[in-house]
Amino acid sequence: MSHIDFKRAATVGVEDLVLLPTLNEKAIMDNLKTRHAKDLIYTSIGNVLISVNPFKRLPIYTEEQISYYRTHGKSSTTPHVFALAEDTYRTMILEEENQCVIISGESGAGKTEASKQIMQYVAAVSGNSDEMQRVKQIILESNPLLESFGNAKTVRNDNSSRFGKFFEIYFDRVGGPVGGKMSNFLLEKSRIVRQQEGERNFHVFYQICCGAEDDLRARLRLKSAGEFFYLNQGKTLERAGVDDAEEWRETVHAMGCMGIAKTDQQSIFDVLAAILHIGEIGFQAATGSDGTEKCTVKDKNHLAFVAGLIAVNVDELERALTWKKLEMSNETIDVPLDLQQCTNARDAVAKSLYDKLFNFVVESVNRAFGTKPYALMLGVLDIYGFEIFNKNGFEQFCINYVNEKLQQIFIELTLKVEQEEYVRENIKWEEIKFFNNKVVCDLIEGKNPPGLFSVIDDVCATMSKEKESVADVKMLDKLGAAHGGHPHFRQNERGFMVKHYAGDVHYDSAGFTARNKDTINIDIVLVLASTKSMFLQELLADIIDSAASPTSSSSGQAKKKSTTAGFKIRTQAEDLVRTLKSCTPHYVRTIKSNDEKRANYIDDARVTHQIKYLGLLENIRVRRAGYSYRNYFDKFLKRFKFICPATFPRPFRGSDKDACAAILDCAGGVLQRESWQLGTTKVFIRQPQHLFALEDLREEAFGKIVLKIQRAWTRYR
Ligand code: AOV
Ligand code: MG
Repeated sequence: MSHIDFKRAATVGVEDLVLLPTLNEKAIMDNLKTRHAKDLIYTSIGNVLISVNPFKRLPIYTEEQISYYRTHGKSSTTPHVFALAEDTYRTMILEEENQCVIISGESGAGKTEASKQIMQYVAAVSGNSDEMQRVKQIILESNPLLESFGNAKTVRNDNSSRFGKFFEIYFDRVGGPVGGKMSNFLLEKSRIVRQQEGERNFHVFYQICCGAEDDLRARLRLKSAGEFFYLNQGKTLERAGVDDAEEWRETVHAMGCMGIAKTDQQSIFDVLAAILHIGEIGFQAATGSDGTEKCTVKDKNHLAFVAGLIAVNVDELERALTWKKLEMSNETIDVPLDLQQCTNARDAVAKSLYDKLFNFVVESVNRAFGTKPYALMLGVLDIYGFEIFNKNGFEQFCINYVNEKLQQIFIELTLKVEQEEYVRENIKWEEIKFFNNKVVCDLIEGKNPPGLFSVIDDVCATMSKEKESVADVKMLDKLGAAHGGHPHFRQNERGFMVKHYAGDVHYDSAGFTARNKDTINIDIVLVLASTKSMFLQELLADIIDSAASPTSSSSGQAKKKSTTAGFKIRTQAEDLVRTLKSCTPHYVRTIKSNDEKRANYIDDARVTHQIKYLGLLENIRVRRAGYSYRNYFDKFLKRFKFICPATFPRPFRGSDKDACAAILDCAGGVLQRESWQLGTTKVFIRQPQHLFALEDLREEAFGKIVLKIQRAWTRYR
């Protein structure tokens, strides 16, 4: 920030919130609102970009905009996601350092849109050889593919990411794209079998139902989406403004771009159809002659069709859905499942098939990138945002935990970077206190004392024979016993509440242990492992491996290599934090303007709430505490030299630093000595009004110069 346009600032707020004349949450809110009303959705706090969702297409992502930001760089332009992308890309090349963009904000605030704009920008401005074109196509085309398999309509967002992703683009030394890698985080697979009212399953299912051509439709016995149980529970089949049939063609095209062979594409379609038909399998209970209740599959047509699609024996499949092996002291007996257990077994098959399919899609992107040596990396983190629903389950717990971690990184790194700059520049500063959510992270992930995840894991480790509902109750009691006194935790009747940085969330404990265990009955595993389909054998390789290893069957469950879901997400979060900390971070903090997805409307209360929990006020304070303005000596000199006879019209004889000191001395009338400091490379100015005063002087001096030139010109003529 080296240039402030005051005329603009007077009408559409300040571009950098650091320059707000009065600092409080209301002032931040008013400033964002004023700008949003003029479609200026971007504002900054130093190098943090704030974006307020416009909920309408703005003409600000064009080719012209890209070339404008390409040539102007960040310092001389207004805040924009392209300016941030340019800065990130440029810094990577100039400083030969890996960069990452961390995009945060609650569900529906605009993270995924921002990540796409960054990808679009980087692809547009970087190298152009044939191979680089290919890499860029993967970067751009992987997105519709991943969104169709990993995004869904929720009540918060029509295109909500139900997985987290860290997308790395690899470059050569001069910034030509040479490859990439995509890492994904915990997919919300419960959505496959259940959706709340107003929500949909993953987009790809509606796409195939709407868009598949006749022969595929006939082969897979596809019906309209509304006729499949797995697709109609939310009573919502469409997304406003989206043509699912058209999107299907895009998805299939993108598969081609990732190099997924036609035969594999057909196999993917088979799995999608198999999942839909699994949802149609119903059960009926009958009491046998021995008095025990046994369930059978109601309509064998669907069962047989599913068995055909996944290439397993139909009777074995039915047996696995209705019976389970139970280990007794020295023998294994088969016990019949009750109706609920049969449904659970059925749903487990659908969920694990989809989970593996999703991994395959992600892997296909990575395969397309290949593995070539690279020099530099630019990563973009786009996760699922913090969310509160009427009913929050294990998935929300994980999602909100990851958001909690990101907030933690933000706090640590912004503070750290700021502090480091003051230290490096030898500048005195005062510390600003703000809410550090480390206490919530510790509550959730702590090892000693054991946090919520550890307690849940403990219960899971000992629940082999209990019914799931019993285990959930036991878990809740243990959580209460361990953390009842914690200021951010409260046990209640049906679950527990966590006071997150972004709000209080009530979690329903039902289903927690089962989802955390994330295992499927060995009976089902054995059936899946018997598939004759080569594609499925590859897809289900780790499940099949676990079935082959004798230790896995000891508890009647097939253990995955990666233990519990909670353990996995914690490990992933840890790895991610490590990676992010090794890069130069850039931040986009997205704000949701309102819950109704309405254009030209700011819900004051909702935005104020986000300003609060994102800690924007503290962010600005830290930035000002603090020096609100800082710039390199040469840039400062270039701008303000006019106000001092020692630096203009003749150049100053001496260092840039001394020149800056001379200018600041000249401004002594409006600038007290305490209001500025010289670091080792930069000028620091404490209060915005001091900078304003300097700008006034500059304008005055500049006016005089212009007048002088005009007079001289008139005389000359
Ligand atoms: P999210 O990624 O933050 O939510 P999205 O990026 O999907 O949110 O944005 C939600 C919707 O807001 C988009 O589908 C657009 O309609 C609109 N939107 C967001 N940013 C812009 C923009 N810059 N210009 C125009 N419209 C925009 V989630 O993935 O749910 O956490 O989990
Ligand atoms: Mg998203």
